[in-house]
Amino acid sequence: MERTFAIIKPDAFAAGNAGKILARIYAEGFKVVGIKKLYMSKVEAEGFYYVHKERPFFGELTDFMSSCIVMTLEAEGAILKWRDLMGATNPAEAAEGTMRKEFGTSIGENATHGSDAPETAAFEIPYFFSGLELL
Ligand code: 3AN
Repeated sequence: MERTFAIIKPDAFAAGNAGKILARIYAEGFKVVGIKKLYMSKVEAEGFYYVHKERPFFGELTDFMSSCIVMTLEAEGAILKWRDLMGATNPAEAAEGTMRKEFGTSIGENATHGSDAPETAAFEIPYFFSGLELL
């Protein structure tokens, strides 16, 4: 079993799509090991997305990441499985039936986040969850 880190981003949360996204997560067979709603501060968002700090969209991205639902998901091959269910970064290029195609509106406001590799998940999960929250 593998764990990955997922976010329902502020655009999808504000639009009332969190329930539909969670329903798909369960329907696809993930176990939701940890889940919470939080308001990400600018500083927290900058720490989370530090790998993108030189990118031109860093300011926009870290302003945008406010009210979110953060999750730790578990499944066989959870990292790739959730990346596949999310779809391409740009909703316009995402496949039919993916979360970003259904709920994303732009490359910045693309409904969901997911770890892209085991080492990313190993950083992102404990960034938001303590061990006790994942029992
Ligand atoms: P992914 O989330 O698919 O792994 P990354 O890691 O390339 O994509 O980008 C991280 C986040 O930065 C994306 N989820 C998206 O919200 C935002 N982002 C990426 N490219 C752009 C862009 N050109 N303009 C605005 N935001 C972007």
